[in-house]
Amino acid sequence: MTSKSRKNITVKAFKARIQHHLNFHAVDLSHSIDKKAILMAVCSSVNEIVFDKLQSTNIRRHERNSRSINYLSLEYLMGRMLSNNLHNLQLFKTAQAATKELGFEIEDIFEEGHDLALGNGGLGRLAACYLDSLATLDYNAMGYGIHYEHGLFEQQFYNNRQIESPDEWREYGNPWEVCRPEAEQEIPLYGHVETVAETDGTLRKVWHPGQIIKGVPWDVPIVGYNCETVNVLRLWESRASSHFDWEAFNAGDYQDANSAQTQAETISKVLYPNDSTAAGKELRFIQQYFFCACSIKDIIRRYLKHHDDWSQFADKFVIQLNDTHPTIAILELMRLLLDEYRFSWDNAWQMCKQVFAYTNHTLLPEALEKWSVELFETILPRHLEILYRINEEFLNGQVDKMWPGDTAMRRKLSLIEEGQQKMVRMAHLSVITSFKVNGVAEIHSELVKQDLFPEFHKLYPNKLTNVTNGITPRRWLKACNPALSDLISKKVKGDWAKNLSLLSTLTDYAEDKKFQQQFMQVKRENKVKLSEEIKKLTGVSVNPDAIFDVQIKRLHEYKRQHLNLLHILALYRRLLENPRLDINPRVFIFGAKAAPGYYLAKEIIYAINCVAEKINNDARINDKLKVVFLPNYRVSLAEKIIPAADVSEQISTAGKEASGTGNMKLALNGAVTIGTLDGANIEIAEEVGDDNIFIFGKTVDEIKALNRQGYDPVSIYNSEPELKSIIDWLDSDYFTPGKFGELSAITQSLLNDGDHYKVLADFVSYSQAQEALDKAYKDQAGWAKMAIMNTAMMGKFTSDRSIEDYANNIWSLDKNLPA
Ligand code: 26W
Repeated sequence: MTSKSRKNITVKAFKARIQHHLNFHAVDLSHSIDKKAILMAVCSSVNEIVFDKLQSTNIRRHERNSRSINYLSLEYLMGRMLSNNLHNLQLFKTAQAATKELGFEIEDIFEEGHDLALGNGGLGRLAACYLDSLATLDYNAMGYGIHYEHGLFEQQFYNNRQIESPDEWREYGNPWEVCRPEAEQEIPLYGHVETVAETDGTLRKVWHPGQIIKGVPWDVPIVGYNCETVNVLRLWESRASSHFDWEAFNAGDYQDANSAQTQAETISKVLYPNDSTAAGKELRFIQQYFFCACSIKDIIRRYLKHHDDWSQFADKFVIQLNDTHPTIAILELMRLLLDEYRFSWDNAWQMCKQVFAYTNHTLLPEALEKWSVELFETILPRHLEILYRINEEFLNGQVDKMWPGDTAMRRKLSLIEEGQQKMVRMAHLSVITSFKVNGVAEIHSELVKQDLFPEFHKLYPNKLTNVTNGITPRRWLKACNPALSDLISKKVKGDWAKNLSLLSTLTDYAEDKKFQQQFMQVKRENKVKLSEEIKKLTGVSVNPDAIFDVQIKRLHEYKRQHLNLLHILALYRRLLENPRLDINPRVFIFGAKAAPGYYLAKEIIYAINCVAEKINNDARINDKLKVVFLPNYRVSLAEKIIPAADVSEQISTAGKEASGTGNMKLALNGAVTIGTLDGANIEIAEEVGDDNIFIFGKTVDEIKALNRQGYDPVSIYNSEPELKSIIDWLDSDYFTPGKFGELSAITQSLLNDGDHYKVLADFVSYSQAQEALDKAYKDQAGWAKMAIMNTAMMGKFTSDRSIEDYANNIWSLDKNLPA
């Protein structure tokens, strides 16, 4: 089918397709059709077009033989696919009308879809936005990841506490994937290495693995927006290589017969739910190797299909490592080049140095991955040998040249950390191999250079660089906020979803009374919708005319949800002291999952829920304050919250949030940020201007100074009466009647454990910024102007710009627009 006929597909034709597919998805069409069946039928109808486009993209790619970018990531937080695919195919209105004729609202059908939650948070969602942009910009790109059987856990609250249950995203099958058995891979593990003498006297290493795992690829098509491209996200599932041990089975040993299979399938069973601490678990290490080995072998297979020698490999493939999680791919490529393809050491190493680039997403020391040498020795003995040689050449070469005889420096930069247990520093391996290393926002990249890797920056002055993160405006405005999108399209000429800088036209209307009114009317309608959702999810009624103040992100001490909580307590206390206090009614909305093993994060959730319960049921404060913690925060819930937000809470300790991307999504939808000078907040402030954002708190340098001087949170507690009374209040049984000290883990972390994230140091400044914000909201025209300016000035933060930065400054991709 040509693109022309595709664009012209009529409602009637689309409806006929849905009806055709319903034959497969519904048992009895003469009875009322279940929503799951219609969802599957619509997906199948869309897939006819998607897979057709995928074929032609592949043909085009083959003919052009263009350089490809291969994105290696342990996480992809895709969310739901149907709405986005319809928008990107320009089929939304057609599908809406067709399903309407069949008796369904398209939004209700979307609700039946399950999120693809194969990621934790920022890093995984960024990967998903980048896939969208790569396809939209028609880059030859392939995403590689793991086909987890269970994605990020589902969260419920029971007695105000988080409980987790497994995510069952494929319970009824996933329409957005297709198995590709022809590209299956075999992955070795364990065993030992033998040194073999060749006939010519040279020595060769042979790895005799103890186990072989099968990697089965599942392809998820990635549809570009308003273009011809469909790329692929390839996800690997682990299986036992010989499916069943019939010998054991026949001998009556059912358990043994099954155990190899069970063990192999465990590898891709579940996503690790930590997004900030490297736990050092053996299974996680095997997951990383399994998916890297499958992906590297697949890349080589794709290359050798079209080339007789290796001369063009580095011209045709670039591999981006999404954080250090896929670092082992470097050693796997080295191993294959050396042992399978018989490269010399120097040639193999040269090749590796040309193809890998690495993105750093965090400075948190506990998140920097290290794996024990012991684990390497057991699971990947050959890779360890290779690693040792890389280290030796690095230390005796570059390090010794720059710092001759400096043993302290050797120890510091070595790939191996000495100590009780020797550890392999994955970040060091990534940095020395990669031709570029980037941070994800200006300030973060500076801190990577100055604080995290200063010596590497000295060794390789041109290696460390910045690419500020971005978000796809297709999902995060066009699809999730149709009312605002329609309003924007009335004022902005051209396809703003493809060229987001066009939104700056809206600055012309920022003071236009009529436009302000329309803009705020859209916001109000979105707030009404979210209020209904809040009622459904929590039973709490909220007032759509209140300020909707939103903090949605993973729960972590550095993100400081508890700073927000302290301010809520301050407001509550002020209201109890003076019920007629002149403040705007406010609804504080939280969404956050805590890593199941992160004790304090779970205590913060519990505390917020307990405080919410008390406040929401306190008639004395006249509904001026409401607090809701929406359960099971995920992409599809974010899509409902973000269009309704007035205020965006971006309140991390300066220097801790690498970039943030929720900050961009909220501002794009007209929320005004209250935030610290951290991550991309700084660049958002530069774009929207100081008048259109509320900045507070200590800067990175001031936080560093505090640490140098010796930070003393107790003296702040003692000198700020309001803060003191709030903390004491939290420590009483006011929010947990009869249970004294129930919430004291938090107050203890702030007072006795040193308040690592400087909550108390920033409290007064935060509270003042909140007062200024409250005052600003009273001027409705002034607020509307601020909100419009935020939407108007988000052009920089489209992921299309980020991808062009990568393409031009790191990947050197050629632009291949369709003929
Ligand atoms: C090994 C455990 C682990 C797992 C995930 C450690 C660290 C991670 C990620 C790197 C954490 C993460 O998601 N980082 C976030 O990346 C986003 C995309 O660049 C940034 O916007 C966030 O600021 C950063 O916290």
